[in-house]
Amino acid sequence: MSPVTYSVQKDIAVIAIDNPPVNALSHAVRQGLARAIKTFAGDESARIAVVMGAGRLFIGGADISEFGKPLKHPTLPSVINAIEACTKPVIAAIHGTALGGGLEVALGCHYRLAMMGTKLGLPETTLGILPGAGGTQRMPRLVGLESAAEMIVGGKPISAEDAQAIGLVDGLGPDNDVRSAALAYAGKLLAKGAIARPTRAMPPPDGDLTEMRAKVAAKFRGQVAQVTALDAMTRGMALPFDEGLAEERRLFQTLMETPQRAGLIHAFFSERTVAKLPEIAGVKPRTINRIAVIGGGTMGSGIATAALLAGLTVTLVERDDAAADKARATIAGNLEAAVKRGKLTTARRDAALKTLATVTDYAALSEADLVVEAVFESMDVKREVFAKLDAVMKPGAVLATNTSYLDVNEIAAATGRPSDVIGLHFFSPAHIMKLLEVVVADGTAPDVTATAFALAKRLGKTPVRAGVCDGFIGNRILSHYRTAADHMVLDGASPYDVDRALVDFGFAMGPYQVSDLAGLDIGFATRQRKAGDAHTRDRVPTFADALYHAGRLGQKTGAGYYDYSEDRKGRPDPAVEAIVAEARTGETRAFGANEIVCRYMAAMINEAARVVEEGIALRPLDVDVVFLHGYGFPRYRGGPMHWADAQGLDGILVAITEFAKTDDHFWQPAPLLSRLVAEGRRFADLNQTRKD
Ligand code: 3H9
Repeated sequence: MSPVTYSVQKDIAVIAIDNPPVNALSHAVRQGLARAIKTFAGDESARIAVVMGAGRLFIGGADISEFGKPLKHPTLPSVINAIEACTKPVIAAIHGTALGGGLEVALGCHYRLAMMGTKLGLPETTLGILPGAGGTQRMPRLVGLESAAEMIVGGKPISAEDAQAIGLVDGLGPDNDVRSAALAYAGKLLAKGAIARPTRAMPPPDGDLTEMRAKVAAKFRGQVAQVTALDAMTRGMALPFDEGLAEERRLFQTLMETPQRAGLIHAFFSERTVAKLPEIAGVKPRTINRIAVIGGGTMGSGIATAALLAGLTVTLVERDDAAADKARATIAGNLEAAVKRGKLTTARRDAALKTLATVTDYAALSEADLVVEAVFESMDVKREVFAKLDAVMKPGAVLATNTSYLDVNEIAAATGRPSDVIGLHFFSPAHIMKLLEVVVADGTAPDVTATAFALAKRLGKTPVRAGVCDGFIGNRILSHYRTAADHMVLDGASPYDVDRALVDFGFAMGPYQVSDLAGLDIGFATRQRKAGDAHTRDRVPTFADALYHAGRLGQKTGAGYYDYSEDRKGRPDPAVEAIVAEARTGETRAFGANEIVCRYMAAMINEAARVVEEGIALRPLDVDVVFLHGYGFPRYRGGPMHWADAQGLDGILVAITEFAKTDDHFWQPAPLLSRLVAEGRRFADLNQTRKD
């Protein structure tokens, strides 16, 4: 049966798309729409048509899962042209969401009615493409060049009200019954004698995007889709409509072929796949309404803020009244900042603060459904806290630790209920960063894991399952590639060259900028903790210790690797180069940007392969999502494992083998990497199954 139905009710044809979950414009939908429009054109009983979506939204866009496969006719642009060419009026009745090709369908209709609460957007550039079904040509005609460019380059959806304000939609309807609203609107248009009103007949708007293009090129450094979309608009406005459409199509197809498109679509699907865990399929999560947080430092306050923003009741425990008051002030500040960013109304902020209790007594936790411990990173301290929690928490409550590297099994063993214990590793600032590593310990019950994933969804986080090891997925891999960077500095690269090469590659920050942001005391403490374990054969970055001892702890002390005396951007400092030079003991040499990136990425991928092989990460795609959301990895490169596949694993293995000639301790090829190369397979092959 076609996912598109055609029916007529009192002169009004209703064309409804029913293709769950998001009414994506699959081949069958395009066929159904083309057929329905043809039927409408020849149907004398219908004088006007309404296109609408069944279920919870209008249309979520082109069917992304068809990208990269052979194109099947009819194409979306041709379907939209056919809608626009109808001589009788066609209305788009939009509810829920209209994105990408979905909004382009609406742009091809003659009238647009949006229900209140609807989100409308052209997010194609966030997938590495451009609106390729007339969006770059019709949107500027409807809303002007500037508003269209903002929507297309930013990719963020706008509200129905804003859409009406810029002329994108003609009317607003109630949010509860799209069908009735659409029929009523169609009736009114018929009564007024409304006629077909093709967007293509509107004159192209005046304006010039040259200045904006320069800004966009700088802002989206390294990315091609945003500027190409602007080019499609600029060129189209100077051409007859059909030629503009053809140019848009040509540029769209060029973008479809880019590795950036492949990377961004990999990111899109991976983000949705991480929450699909065989071990919790069909497992019912426990009910969570009341959350407790132990510790009100930056992390604890951030976690409490995230929970309050999600509408949960929060009790935060601190050592004494002064610390509890400080935590409350931090949380209030976080919520205030959310109000300023437009994420929260003042009424919701006030309501959230009313559901927050800051206390000093563990007895207050007896009613909590889940507790997250966020105290000092020391096994002794954590075990003491968990023993106390075991004594006060009600049966069935989930006991979570926010440790970023400690052994969750050992923490769980401090309680008499290890099956209720799990790691919830938030990233700082916890109310903003999307990543949540869910660390499943040996004894964690499946419904506790399911609860953690359900909670993550409620908090708007992207949860990734991790196994227990030092640093879990992200910090374990970080520690390895960070060592590769330190080795390059010991061998002659300046920290500034390393940062520059990696920022040019697309990372949000280089490793030494990250150190300055996090604080050099963190790295120092990690080195102290690890002194004596197997890694001690790695050369020690004594320059980092020297900076620490010199009180250069990073941004917070005004100086670290960079000098922050003028601003937070920081400047290279000759004093640091002298400290680094002092720490070098062997011969030095120059490192070019390519070699820096190659060594850094090879170290990252090699350790990531071990993490996958050991089952710490379920699949390579889980590693990708961790790096995209927690470590500033450039999204358009898809994540380290996707990038490695695109480069070719054989080349990476050859590089590692070459590096091993001068350091065979650090550069041991991961067995999984060697095996995949020998078998001619890729990491992506492991995303489907774990039968390797
Ligand atoms: C485009 O339109 C190009 C055109 O300009 C030109 C063409 C010529 N296709 O996100 P959810 C799946 S580009 C296929 O969890 P939500 C998704 O993978 C497109 N599948 O739901 C998931 O599958 P599963 C422009 C899609 O309620 C399931 O649907 N459009 C698509 O949180 C539920 O997704 C976009 O970029 C799709 N287009 O959010 C919009 N969309 O259950 C992309 C979703 O197996 N989509 N799926 O894991 C979204 O932003 C959100 O899905 C949406 C719903 C807001 C619609």
